[in-house]
Amino acid sequence: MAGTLSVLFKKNKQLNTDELIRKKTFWSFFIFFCLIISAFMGWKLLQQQPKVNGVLRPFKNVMAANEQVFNKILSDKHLAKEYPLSEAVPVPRVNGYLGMGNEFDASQWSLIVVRKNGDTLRVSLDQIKKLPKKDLVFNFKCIEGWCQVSHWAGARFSDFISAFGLQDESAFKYVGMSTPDQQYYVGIDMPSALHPQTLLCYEMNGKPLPMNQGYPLRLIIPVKYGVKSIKRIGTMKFSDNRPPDYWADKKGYDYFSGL
Ligand SMILES: Nc1nc2c(c(=O)[nH]1)N[C@H]1C(S)=C(S)[C@@H](COP(=O)(O)O)O[C@H]1N2
Ligand SMILES: [Mo]
Repeated sequence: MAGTLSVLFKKNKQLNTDELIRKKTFWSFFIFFCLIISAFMGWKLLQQQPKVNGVLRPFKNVMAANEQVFNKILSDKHLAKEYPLSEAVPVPRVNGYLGMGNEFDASQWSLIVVRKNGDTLRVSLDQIKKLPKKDLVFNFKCIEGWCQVSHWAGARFSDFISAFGLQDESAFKYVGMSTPDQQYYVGIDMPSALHPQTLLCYEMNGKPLPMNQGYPLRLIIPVKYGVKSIKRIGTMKFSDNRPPDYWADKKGYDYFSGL
C-alpha cells in the first residue's frame, strides 16, 4: 500500500513500467471518480433550486434569454407559408378542451373588450363578420408535436382594432384573451397580434366554427404554436404587463411560443 502511494507522487522517469501503469491507472480512476461526484453534486444542487412555474430557475433563466432572442427574430415580421385550399385537411383535429364546456350559451355571447379607460365594449359576431374576411390555409403546429394544414377564415385582428377605435389599446405591449368561463387564457405580444395573418376567426373549412373548435370566435395566430390560438374568446384586455397565460403559467412553456 505504502509502495503504491509513493508511486503516485514520483516522477515518471523514476518508475519502472509496472509502477508507471499503476500510477496512470490510479490517476485516471481518481479523475473519473471526481467527475462523477461533481456531476452528482451539480445535479443535487440543481434539484434544490427554486422552481418558477414548475421549471427549475436555472433552466427558466436560459429560457428567458432564448425568448428575448427568438422574440426579436421571429413572430412579428415574417409571414407564415400559405397553402392552396386543396391541401387543407377535411376534418381538422380537435385538441384542447379547456373552456369548451357545454354550459356555454351561444345566444348570449358577445366579445367583451375592456378599454383603456375601464369601459367595456361589446362586439357581436355579425359586427366582426362585416369586417373584410381573410381566408387562411396554413400549417397549424401544436407544441406537442403534431401539425396539420387547415383552412380558417375571419377578420384580421389589426382590422378589428382600427374598425372599433382601439388604437390606444393597441399601444399596450400585450393583449390578453380568455374564454367566457376563464378556464383558458393566453397573452399575446402586440406585434404578433397585429401581424397580418392573425385572425379573429369564425369559420373553418368555409363553415361556422364547430362548437369544439371555438364557436363563435377563436384566435388563429400562425406565427405562434397552437397553444396561443385560443378557442371561444370571451374577454379581451390590454396591458403592458404580461397577461396570464395558461400554458406558460401552468407548465412553464415559452411565453411567446413563436414559430
Ligand atoms: N379554449 C381553448 N383554446 C385552446 C386550447 C384549449 O384547451 N382551450 N388548446 C390550445 C392548443 S394546445 C391547441 S394545439 C389548439 C388546438 O386547436 P384545435 O382543437 O382546433 O385543434 O387550441 C388551443 N386553444
Ligand atoms: Mo397545442
